[in-house]
Amino acid sequence: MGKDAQPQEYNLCVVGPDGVGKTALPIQFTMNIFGEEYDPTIEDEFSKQIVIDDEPALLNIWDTSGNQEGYTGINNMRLMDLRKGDGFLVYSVTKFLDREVSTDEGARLASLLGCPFIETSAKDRVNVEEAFSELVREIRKYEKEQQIAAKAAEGSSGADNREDARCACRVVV
Ligand SMILES: Nc1nc2c(ncn2[C@@H]2O[C@H](COP(=O)(O)OP(=O)(O)O)[C@@H](O)[C@H]2O)c(=O)[nH]1
Ligand SMILES: [Mg+2]
Repeated sequence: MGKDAQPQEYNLCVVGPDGVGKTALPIQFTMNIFGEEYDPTIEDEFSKQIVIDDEPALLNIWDTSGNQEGYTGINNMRLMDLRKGDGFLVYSVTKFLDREVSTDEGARLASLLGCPFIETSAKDRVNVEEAFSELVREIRKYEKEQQIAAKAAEGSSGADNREDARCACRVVV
């Protein structure tokens, strides 16, 4: 990819219960700061451009809040907006000083859901870049699968079913 290539844009969304660190993570990621230095009520959308696996990516991160509806941190008004997101980052780990979810439990759930599991610390800037990069990798993987499926569908519906189209069709089956 050339130097002047436009970065692919990804709309990410941070969701989870109140007080788990949803706001701290994108702030650490985009501004390299943690804690009182930033007033989280100022904005709920952050952007950062990074290179992931040699491909430039522009990440638009939407930090959800407003928990009148309880657990998810998303009220009904915003559910529609949420659908615009390409990827979702959902997490929660500790409460006060007690660890409530073990690493094993987290990893097991992630494996059950078929998604990557990454423990982060916005405070110590541990695995912050990695969490966002991994999310973008997941989206890229998904998009690639979609493209293959679309190609296969095209091939199977066309009247002139050439060799390569039939081959792609078998991938979907
Ligand atoms: N020790 C520690 N505290 C954190 C971390 N991330 C957030 N916090 C603290 O947890 C509290 C809630 O964080 P916040 O980002 O506002 O949570 P939100 O309600 O999910 O957006 C704040 O007091 C943060 O300083 C972290 O990685 N480590
Ligand atoms: Mg918040």
